[in-house]
Amino acid sequence: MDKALKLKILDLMITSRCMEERLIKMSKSADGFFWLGGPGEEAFNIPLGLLARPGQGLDYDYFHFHYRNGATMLAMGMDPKDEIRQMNNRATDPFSGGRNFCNHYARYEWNVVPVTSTIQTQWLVAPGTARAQKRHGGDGITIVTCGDAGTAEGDFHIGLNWATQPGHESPVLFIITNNQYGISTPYEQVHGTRTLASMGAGYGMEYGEVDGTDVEASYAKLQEVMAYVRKERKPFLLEAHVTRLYGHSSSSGANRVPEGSEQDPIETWLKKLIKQKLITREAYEEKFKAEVQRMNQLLAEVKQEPEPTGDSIYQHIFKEV
Ligand SMILES: Cc1ncc(C[n+]2csc(CCOP(=O)(O)OP(=O)(O)O)c2C)c(N)n1
Repeated sequence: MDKALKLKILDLMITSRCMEERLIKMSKSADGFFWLGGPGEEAFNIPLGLLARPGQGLDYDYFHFHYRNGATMLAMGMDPKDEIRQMNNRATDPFSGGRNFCNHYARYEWNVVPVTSTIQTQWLVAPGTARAQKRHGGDGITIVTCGDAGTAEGDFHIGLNWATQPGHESPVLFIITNNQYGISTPYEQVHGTRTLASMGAGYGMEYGEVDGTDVEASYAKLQEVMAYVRKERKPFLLEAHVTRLYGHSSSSGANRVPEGSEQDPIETWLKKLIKQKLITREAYEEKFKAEVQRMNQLLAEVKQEPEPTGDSIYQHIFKEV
């Protein structure tokens, strides 16, 4: 990774964290109803967004995200103002017209399929876009994400089965971001297997793990497995080990976990870049402060925008033809 890329990733991490912390504050100050998002997953989710190929149609990648992929969306080019619009339920929210929870992205021009609030259903849909991509030709792939607890759902297995049927193996990159918890249930109480990735063996597919708190490891692993899925037109199951810095959601308080109890990937990356003399802590803190102010400004602007009206209630449910 060259210097420019390393610093670009740090900048995206700062934007992502400041955006999420703005959304959390909104959930506590009645500027939004409910928060859940991805602080702790930035070191993995940003490389994912940078390496993906968003665009419209079968020549590009398809994305079936869960609700912790805000950093991925930012790396793909999302304006953080749009996420604030969704949190603030404004008609200008491009994902749902102000009707859905935050971090429930949907973007037709980028093949970002609407995020569902029911967990794991995205794994059923993903093999469908991958099959269409395989029939179409080219090297577009389908990327689908979920958490560790979601793998206890039947939909997890149905998705893996569809993507590995003999003669119909499909180009899906299945990603589990394992933060060690469901809402409150710890991993050890739910799963008998040490690694979730190894479940890929039962479906005859390639699989692997990565430290999702390590930017360079994540970037390299994603490069490798994306190249495999693009070329071989077969699925891959990747488990990324990540952290959860604000608990499950605003329903569980959305408070920062005690200092040092979980690794903060931004701090880890910053220390590395300071050691390489690419940035100073003072410069980082300046950038962070400026980004906090930018988010506050974005919210002030968003609050002037119109709210959805009753007659838009049925919009964005079915595609108009
Ligand atoms: C089908 C379904 N069952 C239960 C829920 C309630 N629920 C929301 S998030 C969640 C935990 C998901 O944990 P995990 O898959 O590990 O993802 P994480 O939130 O930790 O990233 C549950 C059980 C739901 N939304 N949908």
